[in-house]
Amino acid sequence: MKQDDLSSGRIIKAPENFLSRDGIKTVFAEGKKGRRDFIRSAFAAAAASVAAPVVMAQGNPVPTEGGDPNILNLPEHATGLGQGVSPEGSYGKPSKFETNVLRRQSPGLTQTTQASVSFAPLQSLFGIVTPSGLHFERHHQGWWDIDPSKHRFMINGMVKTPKVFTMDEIMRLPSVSRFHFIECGANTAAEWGNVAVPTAQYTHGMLSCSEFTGVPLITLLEMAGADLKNGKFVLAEGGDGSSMTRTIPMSLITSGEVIVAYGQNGEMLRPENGYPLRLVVPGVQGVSWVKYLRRVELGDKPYATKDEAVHYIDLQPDGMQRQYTNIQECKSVVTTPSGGQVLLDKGFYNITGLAWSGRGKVKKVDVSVDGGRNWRQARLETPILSKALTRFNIDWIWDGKPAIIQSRATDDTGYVQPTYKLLRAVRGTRSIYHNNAIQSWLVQENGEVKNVQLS
Ligand SMILES: Nc1nc2c(c(=O)[nH]1)N[C@H]1C(S)=C(S)[C@@H](COP(=O)(O)O)O[C@H]1N2
Ligand SMILES: [Mo]
Repeated sequence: MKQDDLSSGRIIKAPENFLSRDGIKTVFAEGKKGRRDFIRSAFAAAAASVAAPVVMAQGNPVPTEGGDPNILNLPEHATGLGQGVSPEGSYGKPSKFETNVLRRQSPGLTQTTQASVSFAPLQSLFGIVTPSGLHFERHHQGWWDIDPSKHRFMINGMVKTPKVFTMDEIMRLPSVSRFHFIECGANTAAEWGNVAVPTAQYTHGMLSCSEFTGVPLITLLEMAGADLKNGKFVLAEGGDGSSMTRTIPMSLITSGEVIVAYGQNGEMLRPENGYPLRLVVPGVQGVSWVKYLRRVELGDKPYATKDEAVHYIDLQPDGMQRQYTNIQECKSVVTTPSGGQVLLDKGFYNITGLAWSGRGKVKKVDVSVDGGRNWRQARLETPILSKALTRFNIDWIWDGKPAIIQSRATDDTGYVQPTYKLLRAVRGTRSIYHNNAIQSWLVQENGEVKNVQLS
């Protein structure tokens, strides 16, 4: 399993400058500086180190004596002429003050010839949609920007008429648009071995959620005259050099859920995410969401391809391997406060995070601030969609003492996200994939938040 997701991952310590605390403290000490300068230096400091954004406490440095110059002195933007519309033919970008919100490569992953995983900055995102430019990436053999006019999608196997579709032919068919999460089966993998990668980005960032648009695979299969009585499985094949092939059970396809997608968040898929065509397999681990999709074959038994017979299997305590572990079970994570962030003062905080289930909707999320002794039910924000990320929030007043923050999700099948203790009792510690255990963040007295595991 040489270069598989995190499996060969040698975890090293995060860079020393991971917390930009020094920089931020200095900035805060200089209370006379204007707020604008503060923001600028704080963000410069944050951008210079690879810091997660800082959680700002109440009572930040607004001068109390002499009035706030940011109110008293009219800023340029209130008096001058702003910029005209963006240049003709431009594509918008985030504010220059947001340049620390980026995909990151793990400090602990051994890279082969080229990086093969990038993580989404969950700790910096709001709501449930991952901006396309921050969607996580997992490439087994690099990514391509494929010319859509030359891309072909083929259907063969147990069908009356094997078919070849061009992109134009697919895009004139009736389409659907749906929000779904995609999570790599190896998300949170390092934690199996109790290796504390520092931030939510690295623990849970092989996770993203988008609105996908495309044609239900069942429509295309029917156009090819698929034998729906005897056809039980579909083989999906990607067009990159990794020969990515996965078996998808027909039950997921006949329900209309599996989409041959070209759209992501209102525009065409990004090249990194499979442009011009990818399979969307809601609730199923990322590897089955075949990118650069070029062929599906209908068959009557699983195909036992390399990426399901040898890779993406779960080593059990008794030495047996679990295969075809398709569904991503119910899971959640608090994204603020989370590892690498710093609480600057005691007082009120909004604890926020994400919950999801590969089996349906999230029913509830409980949050603990004392390592799982007591739980309170968080607010689920709308929309609450099936097999999509769900945002939760809950109020918290930090008393300045050490606190262990956890979230525990329950889905609408009644399944409850397990503790590490429960999960390890069944699955041992040698697994790589499908770690959906409850995550713990330790808030230390000095405000620094750390990744910890409770035994
Ligand atoms: N053709 C192809 N499809 C692929 C892969 C790949 O390397 N090639 N990687 C798979 C894996 S392991 C994951 S987790 C997801 C990642 O999708 P993303 O890069 O859009 O986040 O794509 C899957 N589909
Ligand atoms: Mo993956």
